[in-house]
Amino acid sequence: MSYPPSGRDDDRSPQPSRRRFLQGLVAGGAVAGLGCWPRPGWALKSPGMPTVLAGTEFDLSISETPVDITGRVRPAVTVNGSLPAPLLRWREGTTVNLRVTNALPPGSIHGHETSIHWHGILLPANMDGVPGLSFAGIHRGETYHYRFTVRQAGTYWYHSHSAFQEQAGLYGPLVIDPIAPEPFSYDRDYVVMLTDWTDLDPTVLFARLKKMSDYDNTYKRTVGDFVRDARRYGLAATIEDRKMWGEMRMTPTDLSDVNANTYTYLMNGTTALFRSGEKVRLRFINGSSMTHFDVRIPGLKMTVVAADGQYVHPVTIDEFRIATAEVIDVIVAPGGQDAFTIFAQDMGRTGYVSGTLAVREGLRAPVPAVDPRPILTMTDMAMGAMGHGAHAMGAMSPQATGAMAGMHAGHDAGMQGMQGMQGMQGMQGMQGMQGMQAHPASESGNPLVDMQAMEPRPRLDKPGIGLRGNGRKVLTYGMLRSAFEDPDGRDPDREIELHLTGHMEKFAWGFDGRKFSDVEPLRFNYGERLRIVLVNDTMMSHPIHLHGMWSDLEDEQGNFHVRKHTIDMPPGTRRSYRVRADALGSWAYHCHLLYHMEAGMMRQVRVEERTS
Ligand SMILES: [Cu+2]
Repeated sequence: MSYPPSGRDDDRSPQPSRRRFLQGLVAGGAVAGLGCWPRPGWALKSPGMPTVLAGTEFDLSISETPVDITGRVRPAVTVNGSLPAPLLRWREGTTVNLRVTNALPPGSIHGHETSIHWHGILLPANMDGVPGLSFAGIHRGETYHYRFTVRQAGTYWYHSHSAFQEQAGLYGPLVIDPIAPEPFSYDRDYVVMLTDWTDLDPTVLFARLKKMSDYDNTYKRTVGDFVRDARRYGLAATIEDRKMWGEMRMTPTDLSDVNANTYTYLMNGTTALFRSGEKVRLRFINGSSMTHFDVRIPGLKMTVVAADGQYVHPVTIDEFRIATAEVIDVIVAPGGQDAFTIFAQDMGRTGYVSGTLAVREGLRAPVPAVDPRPILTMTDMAMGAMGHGAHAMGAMSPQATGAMAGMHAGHDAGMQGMQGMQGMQGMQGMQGMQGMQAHPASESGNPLVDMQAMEPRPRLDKPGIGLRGNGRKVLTYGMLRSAFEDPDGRDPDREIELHLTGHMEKFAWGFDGRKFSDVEPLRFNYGERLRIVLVNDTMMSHPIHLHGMWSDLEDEQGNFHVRKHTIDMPPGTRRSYRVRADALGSWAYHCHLLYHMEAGMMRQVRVEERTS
């Protein structure tokens, strides 16, 4: 079985030659059977099992390996020659030693320095693997010895934190076996890692985003759409709607910066096997650089049992959205048919990748069509209370184009409640207005901020854009409940509010309108419990990841919901979570969309002993 390319219509069947090549290279790219661990029911070895390294001693060599994913040979960044990197299997309570050697060739387009970050793992700061923050990076020819005690269990992953190496293949699954028995049972265990591949040199892709941020957004709305909308909503409203989108320089279907026009989506395999009557655990990891995936297995219910490695109260669903860097463990009980399709389409509906769950190799189930393209409405971006379509135009304040143009348009279109806004100097001083979001002064008149959310909500119970009303039960954050009480229990001592900001056209991203390079670290006091409030002032979803500490997501009333390492922030949301600052040192805090991080949506968090 091959490493399947994504389902653009034109490349549904991989060429045999490519297949063979990848098979040899990837040591089998199939859905990763965790077969080397002794478990009953694993007598059937999954075809194309990837490299599995288990134990406490690991030698990992990072180098460049030519791969052929699309028909062209490109240099990938690999670990021990493997793409994805080998599955590492640890055991909770053991001390692991990982000797990571930089064997990148001189002149590599992927740089001369490397690193591995263990995503979601609690460890000392100098083991976290972020060059410039927690250590100096691993230079060519050097070996860095990571050594730490494993204090948790579950499904995680690891990836490079240097340059764009993560985009070029340096990512791998991490499975940690628990000391205590798990609260659920299963007969088989597979890792399903979803990633996005491009033949482009990632630095070239980044430069292209800087120059033409909408390069991949080919689905501009058509004249036909306009006529249809005018018939449906009236001409005036439709013109207003288009005018507004024009002012915001973005088309309504623009959900992600990079999509299947550039990417080939990969699933680390094609076939996971089962016997009728068995329960199968699937550990989904989104190891992509820029892609939110919507995952389902037509004909099968999935029971979610863990999120970001941590147990949750089981919840049975038909479909889930998984943001970049997130992890979702599900258990399925396939039966009634011999084959099922594991289907993962991108959020913008530009492509998909699929695999098969079957009783024997070679079987296939039908692959569904990609869902219709969702249209992003203004409501999706900010104001639940303001209705939809043209009515919600005031939802975002078009900062950069000056003052309140959007407000006026919205007012003219019949936005009650916005009247008091006219003539105001900006968004500051809004705190008194009910439900209105205040914004940091640093956003005001900032050329790197092109809009602001006016009435963002947590939206924990809302399926994401493109998943509403599709007839399937879709997982939401609101359904995720940790299987344990708030592990800290204290009320937060203080609150830090941060706004996710950007300028689409400039492809500038940051917190509070500031880039990583321009700001001081965020300071946490060692031992404190604090609340982080995030407000998304952009039209993109940003999966925000704090290194070294958990992010305990809460609801609007401050009730603990679910412990995560990555919190996705769709447009128009305001979400809060608690952090226990129990890890001294410097930590990265960033959007996990690789090019957003590189463009500045990153902060350093410094946890320090209080000096006074
Ligand atoms: Cu982002």
